[in-house]
Amino acid sequence: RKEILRLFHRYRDLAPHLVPLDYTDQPDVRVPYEFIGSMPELKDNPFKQRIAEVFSEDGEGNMTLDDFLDMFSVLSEMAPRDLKAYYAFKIYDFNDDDFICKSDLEKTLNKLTRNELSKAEVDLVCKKVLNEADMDNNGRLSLEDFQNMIAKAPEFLSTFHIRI
Ligand SMILES: [Ca+2]
Ligand SMILES: [Ca+2]
Repeated sequence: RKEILRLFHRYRDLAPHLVPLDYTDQPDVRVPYEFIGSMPELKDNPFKQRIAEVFSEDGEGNMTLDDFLDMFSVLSEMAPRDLKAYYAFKIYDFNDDDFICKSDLEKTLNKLTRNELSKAEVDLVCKKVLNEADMDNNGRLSLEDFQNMIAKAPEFLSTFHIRI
């Protein structure tokens, strides 16, 4: 409860002109993405926009208080690995088709490595990941494939821990 109150104040401080102190009649408030994405916890994260999109009800990164609380509970270091893996999958699934295909994987690798890999290196890593993780050989990763991959390469979750 103390934690929730603290997060409420973090949320409100992002846009005090928009967020009322009194939530008893559940005001319909969303803090725009520009404020969310510039929080110190997110501003240097290469996935910040995707994270905000995935956790926001409107899909565009503008967050209600509930969205904001959900995001922090999943990203907290205490969240179970399976829950993190589920959301990491959604974050890496850039085109929202419930699979991580080669183009999602390329985008993910480029962001994870901050564009330090050449195109050939990205291709090579994509191939290697698909070889190892695509259990049913359909050229893309389902959530189940992805969970197997996380078991072998936990660094795919590393950008989704933040301290709160
Ligand atoms: Ca996809
Ligand atoms: Ca597959």
